[in-house]
Amino acid sequence: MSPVLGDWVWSVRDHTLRFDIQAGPYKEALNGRWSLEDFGRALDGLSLRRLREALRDADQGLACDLTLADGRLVQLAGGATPGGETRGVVLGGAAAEPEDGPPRPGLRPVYQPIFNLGTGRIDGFEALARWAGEDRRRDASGPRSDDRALAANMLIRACEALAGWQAASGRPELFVQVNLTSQDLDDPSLVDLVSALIGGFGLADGCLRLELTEQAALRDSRAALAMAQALERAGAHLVLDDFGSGHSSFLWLADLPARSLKVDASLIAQIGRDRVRLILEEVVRLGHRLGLSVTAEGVEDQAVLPDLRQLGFEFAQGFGLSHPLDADEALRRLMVRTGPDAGPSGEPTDTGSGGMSQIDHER
Ligand code: G
Ligand code: MN
Repeated sequence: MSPVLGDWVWSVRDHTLRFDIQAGPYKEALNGRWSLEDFGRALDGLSLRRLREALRDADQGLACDLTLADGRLVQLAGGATPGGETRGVVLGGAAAEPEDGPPRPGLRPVYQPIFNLGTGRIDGFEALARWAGEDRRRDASGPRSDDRALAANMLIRACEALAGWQAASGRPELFVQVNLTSQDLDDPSLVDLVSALIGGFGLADGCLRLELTEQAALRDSRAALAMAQALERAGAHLVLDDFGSGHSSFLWLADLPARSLKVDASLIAQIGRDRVRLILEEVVRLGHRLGLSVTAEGVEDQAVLPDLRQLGFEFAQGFGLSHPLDADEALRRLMVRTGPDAGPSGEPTDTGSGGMSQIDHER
């Protein structure tokens, strides 16, 4: 992952950009207070235009790649805060490009809605990495493990999208969940990035959620736990992913300071079996006793929604409710009116959707 180099602040009043880089080769090149005209001379021509546009729309969040005049890459991430500041974090160039290997099509994150089973509304999204040219309905997973910058890029893009959805929908409590691997947890600069993104985008505590499986702790569980705790302190909430299959143990459940539990799709798919149903009932009860909310993953059939509600699941996610959407589609889905006064654009609540008002009916 690209390191966090330092912070930037844009003063709307006097139109100056101030960089505070702690150390390293970028300190010389960036530090200080700049007018945009002066800073433009330190950049290639197109970068200045991109930066101007990004600053103008900073209340939607900002993630802007800049090429310095000497060819080095940096990325600004952040956005306008509710306090009236526009600020964020400076990332080293690796976030913009993979470190080695052949050029690859661009990252195009998609967002799968997470439905509140009580209200039928979308309360959040899981961010999933896709690459340009990939069919969103074909579930190809990208070159996850060999891309060190992926987590940083996904975090930046997801926070940017979330800040936009929150502002446009007037729902500051919406959340986004980003998957992290054990390699991601190896990199201590992740905590600075998470903290800068939460501050830069003005996200409330727990709006950024990080999904971990026990795989994240396989190599060094003490280090992984220390990182997880630091991420919690930075304002992110932790979600225990894929619980009930593969890498998931009660020890990890005991140790991880998670707020939420995602029950693996393979168990949800077998909810019709008595033994599985009993296990699900007890897993939900256990989650609740540990203070966690519980999400059913991989819900492919809306017919199971009443069962999930009866078992006490708070949230559900899966192709049967909605496929992953790009950020604009996600916003449109959020804006579907809900509740008893829903107009023609609102989904009726009694047509097999099990009362899910923002559900995907176009399968
Ligand atoms: O491990 P994790 O839970 O993060 O996996 C998420 C993956 O599951 C994504 O690739 C997503 O596309 C896929 N997914 C989401 N919903 C469903 C579903 O209903 N069925 C199946 N088979 N896969 C799903
Ligand atoms: Mn996940």
